[in-house]
Amino acid sequence: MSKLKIAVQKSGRLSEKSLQLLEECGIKFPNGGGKLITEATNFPVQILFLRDDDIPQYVEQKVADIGIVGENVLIESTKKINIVEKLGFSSCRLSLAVPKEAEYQGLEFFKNKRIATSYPNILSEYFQDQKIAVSIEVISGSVEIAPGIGLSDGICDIVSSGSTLLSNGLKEVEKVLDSQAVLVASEDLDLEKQQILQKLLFRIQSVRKAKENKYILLNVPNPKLDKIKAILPGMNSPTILPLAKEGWSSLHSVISEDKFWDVIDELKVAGAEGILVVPIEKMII
Ligand code: PRT
Ligand code: ZN
Repeated sequence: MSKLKIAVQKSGRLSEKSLQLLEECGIKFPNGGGKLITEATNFPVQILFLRDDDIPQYVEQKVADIGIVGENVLIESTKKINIVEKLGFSSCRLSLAVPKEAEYQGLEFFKNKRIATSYPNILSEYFQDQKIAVSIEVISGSVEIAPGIGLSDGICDIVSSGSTLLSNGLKEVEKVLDSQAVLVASEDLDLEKQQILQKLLFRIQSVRKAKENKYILLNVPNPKLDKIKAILPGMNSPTILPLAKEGWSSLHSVISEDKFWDVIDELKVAGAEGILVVPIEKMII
């Protein structure tokens, strides 16, 4: 039986969360221990540990069948592979930044200026679309120091909290791209590998849905049941069980993490008591 080869980052910002996702999908594998390849013991996959920049190429060349990589790296690589699922972790943005004392009034600021970046493909396309001529200085690391040492007038780099820009005397002025970790796949997987991928995808989606939702239990006086049911945007109709306490029921439902705090306030006002909110491990719908 063939095995699906998954490329993950060997060490860096994506590594831990990529492996954690596979573990949450119930896939067990021996601790990498510096190895370049390992095999799951209970699911037909092999895991290849690579530098993130190499993952799109390896997947395009079918050395790996699928991979986990940042959208920023994928788009910059211009490789012909498909995004099969956005994974919702390692979110960041690719942004333009300039020295904080610069008078920035719009993109025209960059006209004929030098911009240091490790993302020349994304950046040149961005400015071509804007019809603004710029000079792109390609550097592979520590981009944020380029303006300070006179190498460029601005930079285009990954921003997450913004503290790196701040501590280098820069300010973020435009967002070029939003990014997060994505699952990518080679364009033509054979049938057997497609089936393994579908199984994996189903597990990933169940894990992610569970994380986005909470299970909620609350005690409600019976006359207020209808009002409270209306507040709960559950998966389908909530479960209602009688409590030993006369005239009261226990109501169980699922709510999304986003709506959580708003709904809790509304429920309290409507008369719910003893509210319990618990995490869901897997959610199959
Ligand atoms: O060795 P390898 O080539 O595999 O790894 P790498 O060093 O090239 O990449 P790595 O591990 O740093 O990042 C992997 C991926 O994580 C990136 O491609 C992004 O998709 C994602 N990611 C998420 C980030 C960040 N957040 C991030 N903050 N990648 C880099 N940064 C850097 C950024 O370059 C800048 O230096 O962090 C700094 C900015 O962070 P803040 O929080 O100060 O704004
Ligand atoms: Zn890299």
